[in-house]
Amino acid sequence: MSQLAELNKPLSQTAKASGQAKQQPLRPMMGNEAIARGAWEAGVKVAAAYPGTPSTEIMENLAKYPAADLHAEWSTNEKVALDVAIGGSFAGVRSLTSMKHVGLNVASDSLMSQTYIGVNGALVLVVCDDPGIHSSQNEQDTRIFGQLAMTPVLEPTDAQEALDFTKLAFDLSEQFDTPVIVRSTTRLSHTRSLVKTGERVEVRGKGFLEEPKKNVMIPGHARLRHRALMERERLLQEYFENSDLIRWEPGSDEVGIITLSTAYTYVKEVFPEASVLKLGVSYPLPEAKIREFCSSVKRIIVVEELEPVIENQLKVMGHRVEGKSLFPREGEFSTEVVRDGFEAAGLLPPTPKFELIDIEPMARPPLLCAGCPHTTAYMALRALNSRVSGDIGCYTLAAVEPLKAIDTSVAMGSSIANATGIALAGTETRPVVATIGDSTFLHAGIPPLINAVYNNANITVVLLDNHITAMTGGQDHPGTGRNLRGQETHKIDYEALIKAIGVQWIKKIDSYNMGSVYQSLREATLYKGVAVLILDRPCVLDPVKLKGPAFQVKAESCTGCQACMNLGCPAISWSDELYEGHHKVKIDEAACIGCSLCAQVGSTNCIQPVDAGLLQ
Ligand SMILES: Cc1ncc(C[n+]2csc(CCOP(=O)(O)OP(=O)(O)O)c2C)c(N)n1
Repeated sequence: MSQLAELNKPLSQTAKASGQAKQQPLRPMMGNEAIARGAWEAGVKVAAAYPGTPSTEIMENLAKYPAADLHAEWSTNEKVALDVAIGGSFAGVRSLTSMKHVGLNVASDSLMSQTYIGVNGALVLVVCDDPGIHSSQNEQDTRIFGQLAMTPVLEPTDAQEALDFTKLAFDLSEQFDTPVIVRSTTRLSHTRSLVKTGERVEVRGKGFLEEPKKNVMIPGHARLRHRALMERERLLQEYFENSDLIRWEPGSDEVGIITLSTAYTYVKEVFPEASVLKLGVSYPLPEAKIREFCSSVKRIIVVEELEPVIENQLKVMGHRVEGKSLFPREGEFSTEVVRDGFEAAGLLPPTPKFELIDIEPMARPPLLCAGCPHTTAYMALRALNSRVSGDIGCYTLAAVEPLKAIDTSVAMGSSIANATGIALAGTETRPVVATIGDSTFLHAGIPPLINAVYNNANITVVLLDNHITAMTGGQDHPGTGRNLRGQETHKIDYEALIKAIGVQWIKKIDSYNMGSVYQSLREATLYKGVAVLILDRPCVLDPVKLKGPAFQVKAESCTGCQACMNLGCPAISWSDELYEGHHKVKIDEAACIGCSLCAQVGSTNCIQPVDAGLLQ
């Protein structure tokens, strides 16, 4: 039995609780699925998250386990999710929250205090970084947060480790009285590999721990806890010295590679003969083990994605190491990137570089879906020559051609306060508008709306209500009236909420009525004060959508004016065939969902419904 499995056993009483664990067959699992499985096996009771790529599937998979085993929820944002998990920990049960890297920015205020408090029931945060920025607004490295919060950071490499490390994180959390971060990356979260699963351990809830000096962070208590934190760091460090999380794979003494996470697999592929110290933890580091490893090799190279977190710690320890002089500090690693680094270090012969064929594929801009209800707002805002603070969601795509109607986009919930600042600065001559999706509004849009009213800003807020969190795959939220398990629950009444905030100008209309969207926005932007226009229409990918009759172009009436093309609808393109010597517009009937927007914006009656009636 591995040391890791051994370590898990006495703490979670695996054998005692489940008898002799049944041997499960190996199963291919995505990293996120394995993390969920590890949490379930560890006996998690409270799990809360806000969706965000690449972390979303963790909570979606946890919700597949019986409700009798655990409470799993979509929370309104990551701070709320962490606070719910903290509540579970206070109540003495094993708790988890998961989020994407930027989610930890939102949750960090609670983490920075909770790390002082520690835990009663285990508290595990799974944070998924996005090197290469596949689907995020930045590329930050969560390991630095771990150091700041003095919270241990475990770093699995594959799905099996994702399961094992997550399970272990619950034990370590309780053993060392600390929240524990399990850090994943897109590559791990979304890659499948074979996993051996185990049984669930039912861990009995401990009940609330009456210990105000630990649970209530006032200055007098916090000073004592800060001291305890440093002692905890020392104990964790001692523990990691002899943990299976640190694996020494002996090889040539010419060079020793210190690596972790998915970078480990690239190192093994391109440089199998090297001595490797694989770290399953990036904070706190087992300094003695590292010292021993470093003294066994002539040259030390750290291979880590993103920031030089390990490299800098090694330098502080006084080691002569190379790292970011060979490998990039931004972007995602691959075998090629890692091989290039070793070639630059003179450790691998240069590989023949192939001449790249100079054929650029045609640029295809990212587009909103055919019939996306967000389209009309941006068509109208452009026509009104507005200064638009955008937010984060599918609608951020309106920043690029052809809609090109968003001027700023910072972070979730920023649009309204950004617009407030722009308006209050007094330099803007155009109407100042914030656009924000329904999920984002509930996540972080309400305090800035209260602020805008409170400070008397002259702005228009467009609430793009498509009844779903579309960007991350269509999750429910408090505005949909359904929870994570699909059960009916209270549905937010946006108009009542916004009225209670003190907004005097509120209007709700159908996003698909182009004329009404334009007229209403014009009215809203002329209003002095905060005006909120709710644009209401379900996302076209919403499972309950109605697909109307598709539209078609009558070639004989098409003047080639391109008004319909300004929608950026992917169902609309130029026809290949010539009609009376000219290319005309055509509509892909299979992609068209019958929203009628192209017919509404057309300058002639050239676009009409297909006579066949309802599609499919
Ligand atoms: C702090 C943070 N958490 C999560 C995300 C991931 N994310 C990006 S947009 C978005 C919500 C989008 O939903 P909504 O505002 O309703 O717009 P839609 O995509 O439906 O148009 C989420 C969860 C993020 N970028 N930042």
